[in-house]
Amino acid sequence: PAIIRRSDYRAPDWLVPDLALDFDLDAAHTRVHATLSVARNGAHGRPLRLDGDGLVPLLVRVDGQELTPEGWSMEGGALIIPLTGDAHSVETLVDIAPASNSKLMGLYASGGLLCTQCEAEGFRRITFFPDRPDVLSRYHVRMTADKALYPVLLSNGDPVGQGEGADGRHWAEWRDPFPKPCYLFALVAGDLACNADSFVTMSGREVRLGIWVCEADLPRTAHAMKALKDSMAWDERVYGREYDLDVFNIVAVADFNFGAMENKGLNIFNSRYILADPETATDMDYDGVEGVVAHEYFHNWSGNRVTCRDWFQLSLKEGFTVFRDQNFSADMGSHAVKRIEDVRILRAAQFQEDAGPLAHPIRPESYMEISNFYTSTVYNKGAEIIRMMALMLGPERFRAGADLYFDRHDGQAATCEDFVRAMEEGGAIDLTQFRRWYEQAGTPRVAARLAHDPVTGAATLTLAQAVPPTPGQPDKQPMVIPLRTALFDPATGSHSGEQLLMLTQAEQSFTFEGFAQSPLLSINRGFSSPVIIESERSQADLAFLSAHDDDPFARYEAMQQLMVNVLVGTVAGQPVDESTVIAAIRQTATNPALDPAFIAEAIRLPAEAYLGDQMAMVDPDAIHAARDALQQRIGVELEPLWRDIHARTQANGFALSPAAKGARALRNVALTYLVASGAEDGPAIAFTQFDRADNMTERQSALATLASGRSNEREAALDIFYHRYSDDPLVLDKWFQTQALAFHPDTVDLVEELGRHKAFTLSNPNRVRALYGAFAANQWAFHHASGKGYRLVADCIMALDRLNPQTAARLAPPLGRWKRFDASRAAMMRAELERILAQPGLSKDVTEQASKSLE
Ligand code: HT7
Ligand code: ZN
Repeated sequence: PAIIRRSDYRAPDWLVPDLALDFDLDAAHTRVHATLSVARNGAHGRPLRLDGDGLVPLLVRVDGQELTPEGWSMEGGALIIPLTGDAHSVETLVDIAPASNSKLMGLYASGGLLCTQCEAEGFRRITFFPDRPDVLSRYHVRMTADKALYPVLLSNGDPVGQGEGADGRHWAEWRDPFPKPCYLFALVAGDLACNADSFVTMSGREVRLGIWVCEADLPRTAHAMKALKDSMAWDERVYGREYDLDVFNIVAVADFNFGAMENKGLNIFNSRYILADPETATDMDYDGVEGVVAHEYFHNWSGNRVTCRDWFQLSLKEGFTVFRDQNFSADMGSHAVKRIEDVRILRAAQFQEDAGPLAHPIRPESYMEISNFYTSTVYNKGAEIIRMMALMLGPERFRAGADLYFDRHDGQAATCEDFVRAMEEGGAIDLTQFRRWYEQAGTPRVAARLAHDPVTGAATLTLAQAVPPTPGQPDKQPMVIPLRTALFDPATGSHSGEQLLMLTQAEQSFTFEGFAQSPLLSINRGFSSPVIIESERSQADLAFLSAHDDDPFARYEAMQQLMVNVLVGTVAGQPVDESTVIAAIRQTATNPALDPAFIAEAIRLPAEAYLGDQMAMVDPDAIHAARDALQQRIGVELEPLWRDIHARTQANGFALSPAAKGARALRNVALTYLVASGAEDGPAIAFTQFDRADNMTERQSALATLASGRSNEREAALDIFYHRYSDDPLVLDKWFQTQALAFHPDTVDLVEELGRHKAFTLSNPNRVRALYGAFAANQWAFHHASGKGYRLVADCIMALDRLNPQTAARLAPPLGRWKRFDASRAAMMRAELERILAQPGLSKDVTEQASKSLE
């Protein structure tokens, strides 16, 4: 497949200021009649090129005259029309088949609905058009459809007309006054019910809000509606950004390749990020709904009003919007817990990406298939880069930079460089060296050494940074790394103020005066930079910080590092002292001043995959054994504490308050340790929680605890859960996922069986991710020494590629981590990648991921 390069960018030859689309909708055959007003962009003689993917032109007209077949030609899927003047009206007619669109890109059917997904390059599957984000058009959309099957017809912008047609058909027209790129086009047709509400904007305009779902799901939309209104108010308060249309609609669909899509005025969501009630959604699901609703809403400014010039600039909208949604969620709940969760996600997904064959900068230089670049690097690391700028500037100057960016580029297709320049000018800062974060891939490592002179009382902190080589980038330049740092004086147990240290050189020293004893280092507080800190802090120092650091993230980090040291030491066969960890857990778990939600995060053992990331060579079996043993030891040593926490966090009725959520989180951690202790009544206690819970958070957590054990209660609980929820696809996903994530020696065989279960289907991406996506994240099971896990995932990728290449390609990266495993596993992983690549007709999505993964 061809490689697209950032350096090849050229402004469009033709612009399309206006576009009229007329849809005659039907699941089997939809007719799309498009009328484009086209305008030559600059002095050139090149023809009009309209992208198309799988389209056949049934009619081509220029200025009202039908062209003969000699008047146009096809190149790949694109329609090429030579034009003589500088402005023309061009019409095309195509026939598409939504019901047989299994890729879920373009116009497709989901349940009884017809809906669209156009980002990144799906619009070319609907009609011929210059499918690139720097061509902005005003849209006028007319839809005609069978009224009984599709009583609701929605598109972008505001509704401007509707009426009845012949033969039980009806029509609706929508007009979007804001010029937009075609990736933001959307339509939905179906039998939908509406949760209708309204929001009065800061200038006093009333906006009609609608969340559209099937009738039965209406009671599960309240949380999403609240999140939408909170988001609208937050964007006004924090960024001064007001919503701009008279209506804002959201539609939930069951089959969706991603989380959601920010189409102008008509967001389309994966139903898992809209529907929530206590019986079916966990607290994490509720938070997911809130975060994704906010994310898509915030795109109205960071993405829609100011869009991307080309797809290499994706992080311009995604990194910034993730940063905005993270801050919104922090403001809605706990800043400390949100930061811990975000860093956990970054480390689990992005650090792994940065350390492997698919590593790329947040602004990539080239791609084969753009869908493969909707990555944790572009999204989550992109957000960290914005966060560092916000930290260096402070809130007022950052806001000034953001205001300048939005005002200067409103209505434009912008670049990452435009954003950085606005921050420089609005925030009065020089970001010349900082730009390297956009250019260099790889997670910087910062070695921190603290030396103390008892005579002068000076402490010298020496920091040395190194960015590891990544594909295509063997040599790296030093980054700008802002590190929030404090030195704790053991004499007082406190520090005399945090400092922001700016590490800009390969090696740099910072001196602090006034320490009679060697201080304790608290560094990268709040995770101020997305780097790996290597510091030789003793277990005693970490225990002190875990109990006394006033930065909650640093406190959490000290706890995690304590545990990592013990577990990595155990795997390496070194003598370890578990008692410090156990004492620190006791100290944290019994500290009444701490938020239970924070305690739950701090006392949980690091994930097996994270432990693997700390080692040059990952030994999945040894890691599992070490973690399991430590979990058991903690369970046994602190058994009364776990019983006490589990009993006292039992709620009297369900609430969604931060306090109630924190109590549930802590209760679930306590249950895990209690069961891990091997106490005879552990499985029975878990089963009772599973059985009596009035909410999914406690029920699923108890199920997960049982699924990782071998008790009789395991089968019973899985069976009950399945029968209770077999009609609810989102909850059934949890049944598949819980088993795929289980720490059970038979997980790999079970997943194979589940792949043949009657409720399993490759046509629903949520179901595929629940089973195979979760399984590939279960380090111990996926890396089963037999290689069965690799084969299972490869088989799934090959079968799915024929239906939905985008979702198939997202399953490939775990196979690409072969360099980190022993020779036997590495050979088996490579063999599966080669087997995938040998499959005839493989998509470019999977070809790109699998071929890069072998390098
Ligand atoms: N901007 C949206 C990206 C998206 C997407 C990308 C590829 C294929 C399908 C997709 N659906 C949505 C989502 C977002 O970041 O807000
Ligand atoms: Zn986004």
